Amino acid sequence: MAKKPSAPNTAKPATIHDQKATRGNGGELHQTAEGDTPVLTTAQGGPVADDQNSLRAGERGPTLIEDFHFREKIFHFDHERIPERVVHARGYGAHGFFETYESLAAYTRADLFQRAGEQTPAFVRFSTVAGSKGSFDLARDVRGFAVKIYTKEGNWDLVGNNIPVFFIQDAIKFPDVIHSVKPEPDREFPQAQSAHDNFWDFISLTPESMHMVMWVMSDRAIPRSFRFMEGFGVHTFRFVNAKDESTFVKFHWKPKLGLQSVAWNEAVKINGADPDFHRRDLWQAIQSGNFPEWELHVQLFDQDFADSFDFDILDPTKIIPEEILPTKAVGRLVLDRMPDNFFAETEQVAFMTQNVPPGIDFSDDPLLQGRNFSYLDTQLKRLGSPNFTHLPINAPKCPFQHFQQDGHMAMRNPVGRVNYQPNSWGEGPRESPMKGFRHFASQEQGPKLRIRAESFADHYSQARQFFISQTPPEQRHIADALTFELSKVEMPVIRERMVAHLLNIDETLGKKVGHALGLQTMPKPAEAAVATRQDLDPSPALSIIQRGPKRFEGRKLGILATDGADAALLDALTAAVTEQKAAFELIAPKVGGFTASDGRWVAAHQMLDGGPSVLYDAVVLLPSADGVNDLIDVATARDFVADAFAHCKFIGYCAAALPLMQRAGIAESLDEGTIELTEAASIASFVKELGKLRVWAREPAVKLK
Ligand code: HDD
Repeated sequence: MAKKPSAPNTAKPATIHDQKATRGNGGELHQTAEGDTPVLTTAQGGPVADDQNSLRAGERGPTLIEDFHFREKIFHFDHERIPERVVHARGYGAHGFFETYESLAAYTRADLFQRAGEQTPAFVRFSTVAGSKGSFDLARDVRGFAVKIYTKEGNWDLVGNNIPVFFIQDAIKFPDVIHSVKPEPDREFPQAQSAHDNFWDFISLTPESMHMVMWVMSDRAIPRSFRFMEGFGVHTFRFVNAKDESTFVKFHWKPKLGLQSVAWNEAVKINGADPDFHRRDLWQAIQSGNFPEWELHVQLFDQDFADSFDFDILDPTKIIPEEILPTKAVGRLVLDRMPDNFFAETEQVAFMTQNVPPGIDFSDDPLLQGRNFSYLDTQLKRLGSPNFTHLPINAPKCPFQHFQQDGHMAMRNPVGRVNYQPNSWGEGPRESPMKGFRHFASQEQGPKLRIRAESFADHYSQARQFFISQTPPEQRHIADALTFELSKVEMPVIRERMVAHLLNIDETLGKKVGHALGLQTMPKPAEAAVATRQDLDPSPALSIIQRGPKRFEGRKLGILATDGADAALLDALTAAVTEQKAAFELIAPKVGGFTASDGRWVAAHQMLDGGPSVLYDAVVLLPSADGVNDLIDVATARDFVADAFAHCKFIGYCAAALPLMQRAGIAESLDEGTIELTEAASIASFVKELGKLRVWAREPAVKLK
C-alpha cells in the first residue's frame, strides 16, 4: 500500500528576531506564509504551495517534467553568473555624493563644477586588477578607483587607479601586460599575483613600465583600506569652458584620513585571516556612520606649461610632481550608503572612460584613446545586451531621451509613433549645438604611422625620482618586494634582466636586490634609452609615511582580554578610542565574552583564533594575572603579540601581560611603542600616540618586510 505523501513542513518561521523559535523547532527553518508574510511566487507571479519537495511520481519515484516551478527555479539558478570583468574582477562599491567647493566656470562648462556647495550623486567601485572575483583583498596589486558621478548633463566616469601612472604608453599593449600578469595559461596559476615568470618577463622587456613597477613594488600596492588610499585619473584630460577654451587637467582623489598601507608580511597573513579585509572595512565604516571622504584635487595647466615640462603630458607613465605644479582642491566625495544588492549594483555597474559631460574632454594620450574604444565592448560582453544603460545603476539620473530601441531586455522604448529624427510630427528630442557636447577643436595633423614619439623615450628618470622620494623604511620595502617577486621567477635570465633595469633606476637598489637574489655577478645596467635620463629632485608628496594621518581616526584597536580584565582600563580605552572616531574590537579566548574585574560580563567581537593582531592598527594586551596563564601556552596568543611587535605596531599592555610578552619574545625589547597602561587617566594620551600608527624606529631591529 502506498504511503501517505509527506506534507510540507508548516512550522512557524524562525527569524533572527525570534531566536527562541529557532531553537524550539529543532533547526528546521521551513517557512510558510501566515498573517502578513508575503506568499512565495514563481517569476511569473504564480503562488507556490511547496518549495521544499519537487513533484514526484510516487514517494521515491522520479521527478516529473511538468514541475514548472522546479524547472524555472533551477533554470534561473543555472544562469546566475555573468562573465567576470577581464581585469578588475574583484571589486567593492558604495554610493555617495560629490560636493563642489567653488565654481570652476573659468575652466570648464561642466555643469557639476558651476555652483559651490552643490551635491551630485555618485557611485564608486574599488578593485584589484589581476585576481578573479573570488580572490583575496590584499594581493600586491594596483587598486581600481572608478567613480561614476550622475551629473545633470549625463554620467561622468572617472575610471582611475590608486597609482598615477601606468605600465604601458599605448593601449595596443594592454592585452599583453594583462595576459602576462594573469595566471599562466597552461597551468592557471598563480592567482592574483605578479610574482611569476610571465609578468616579470614582459616587464623586463618593457622599459616603459619601470616607473609603474616602482609604485607597484611600494607599499601603495598593499593599502590598509580603500579609505586610506589616493585615486588618480592618470591621464591628462581637458577642461573646456563656455568660450571653448581648453585647460589641461589631471585629477587626484586625496583621502581625508591620510594614506596608510600594511606591510607585506601582514598582507600575507591578512589574506588568510580575512580575505575580505578591504570589503569588510568599507562596509563597517559606512554602516557605522563613519563615511569615508576624499577631496578631488586638480592640476591645471596650459600648453605653455606642457611645452616647458620635461616630459610629455600625453605620456601616461609620467606624473607632474605636486612640488612643480601644486594641486587645487575643488570638491569632496563622500561615500555614505552601501548598495542594497551587490550584484545589481556593484557587479553590474558599467564604467566607461568615454562617459564625459560637456566641459570635460580627452587629450591625445594614446592609452586614453585606446581605453575609449575598449570599455563599451566589455560592457556588452559582460552584461549581455546593448541595453545595459537601462539598469538602474547605469542609467543617468538626469532626464534623457533618444531613439535607441529594441535589443535584448529593452526596458525603455520610445513611446508613440516617432522613433527617428528629423520628423514632421513635431515630436521627440532634437540635438542642441549649444547645450550638447562639443569636442574640443584641437588642431591635429601629420602622416599616418605607427610610431612612439621621441618625447615618450625616458623611462628611468621618474622611476628614480619615485624611489629617492621615499623614506628609508619605504625604500627597504621596495627592495624587499622586488626581491620577493623575483625570487618566485624560475628563469635566472629574467631576474638578471630586471636587476639590470634597477641599476639604471638606482645603483644601490639594483645592487641590493641583486645581492639578495644571490646573483653571482652583477649584470650591466640596461641600455634602453639611458641617454635621456635626468636627475630629478625628490618629490616628498610621493611618500606615504610623510603623508600619513596625525590621528587614530578611522583606525581599529584590538584589545586582547581575559576573565578578570581591568574594567577601569577597559572603559577608559573604549571611551578614548570612540572619542577619536576610531573603532575597537575585543578579542577573548571565547567569542561569548569574559567577566571583567568589576564582575561585568563583556561580550567579545572575536575569539582569539579569529582575531589575529594583523587585523588591527594597534593592540592592547589586557589579561588578568590569572587569565594570562591560559594564554602563554597558546600559539595564537603568542603570535598575536609577536606579530604586533614585528609589524612595528603600538602595543599597550597592563603589568599582568608581561609573562605573555616574555613568552612571545618581546619582553627584552620594549621600546617607545610598547607602553604600559597603569591608570585610566593615562589612556587618552596613549590613544593619541596611536595616531603615529607605526613605530618606525623599531623597523631596523625587526626587519619588517
Ligand atoms: Fe581599464 C576596467 C582603470 C587601462 C580596458 N579599468 C577598469 C577598471 C578600472 C580601470 C578602475 C574597473 C572598473 C570597474 O570597477 O568596473 N584601466 C584603468 C586605468 C588604466 C586602464 C587607470 C590606465 C590608466 N583599461 C586600460 C586599457 C584598456 C582597459 C589601456 C584597454 C585598452 N579596463 C579595461 C576593460 C575593463 C577595465 C577591459 C574591464 C572591465 C570593465 O572595463 O568594465 O575594458
